[in-house]
Amino acid sequence: MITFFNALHHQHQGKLEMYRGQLVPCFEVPDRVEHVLAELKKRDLGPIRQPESFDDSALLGIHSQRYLDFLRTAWAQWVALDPANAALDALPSVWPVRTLRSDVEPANFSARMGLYSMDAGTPLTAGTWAAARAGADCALSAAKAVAGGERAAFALTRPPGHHAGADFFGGYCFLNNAALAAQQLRDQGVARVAVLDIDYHHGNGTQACFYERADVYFTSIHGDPRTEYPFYLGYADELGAAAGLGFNRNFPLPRGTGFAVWRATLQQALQDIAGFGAQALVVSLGLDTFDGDPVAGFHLRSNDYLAVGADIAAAGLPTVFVFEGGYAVAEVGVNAANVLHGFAQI
Ligand code: SP5
Ligand code: ZN
Repeated sequence: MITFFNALHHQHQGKLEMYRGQLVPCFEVPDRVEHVLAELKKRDLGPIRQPESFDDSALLGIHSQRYLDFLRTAWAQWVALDPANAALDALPSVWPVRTLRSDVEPANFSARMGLYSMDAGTPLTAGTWAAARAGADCALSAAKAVAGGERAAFALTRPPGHHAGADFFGGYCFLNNAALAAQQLRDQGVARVAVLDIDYHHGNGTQACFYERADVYFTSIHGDPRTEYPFYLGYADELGAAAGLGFNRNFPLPRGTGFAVWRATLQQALQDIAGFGAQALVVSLGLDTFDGDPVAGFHLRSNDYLAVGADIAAAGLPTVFVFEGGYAVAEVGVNAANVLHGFAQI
């Protein structure tokens, strides 16, 4: 398996996120991918390559022009408000909820932060755009390699992507790497693509990107949004709409779920993907289903991830893995590598 990696991920280094009325240190830290990289090298799981540089047209299949323009220029605008802002991260604090307008783009920077975001847990930093852009190149390169005949590829990226929508960031995500990979597979001529999201949190951004499409099937196993982030999407009755009706399936599971139930659910999701007739698979690979994760609530153990990889491999599809969440930093390398290792052994 080829891994695509770019060290620019370090440029995104948030300081604080809002949690229960306080600013707390960010969970989504650069060390996460460094642990994965070290473990991949230790196990000799295949070559680690730099991504190809794609131009912005590859992003426009998923994201809106005005959102990309905002992200690219946001840091400069933040610092232009006050040079002292250079020492701080930017966080949104006001949002256009129901009855307020989101068609107008305000001139005020704080108003635009809210227009283009879904939470105050996702700081925008000096290097956010550089890091997210390099991560998107990794996901696009992995998809292109798989479309070109590779059995599998891994996009080892951060910030993660699956909460980001066509025109908003949130949940530590800015560019939706998994959605970009799925769209790239389509653009390279793969007719039917499935996205399997196994991060602890529902992939609301990815679901929304493909909700009305029949060419990309989206399915997700995650903590029940009644109690778990992102709360406002990820319910079992979300089946797709218009041409996409029947091409979306969610498996919300209660906080506290262990591997036996989780794995049976994975088998169901993989069966659905086979029923759809997928020709390629994108896996949103979150490792925050781990027992020791500080922001999540399932109880998978490190060895379980070998079986997860083997089960996914048994689907027999060309597969793009895209790194998402996983905040037990010391264990995330072993857990991610176990999935890829379990996959490679089938
Ligand atoms: C990609 C991804 O996994 N995003 C997850 C975003 C979750 N954001 C909310 C996290 C809430 C933090 N909870 C702190 C618990 C302290 N014990
Ligand atoms: Zn997550």
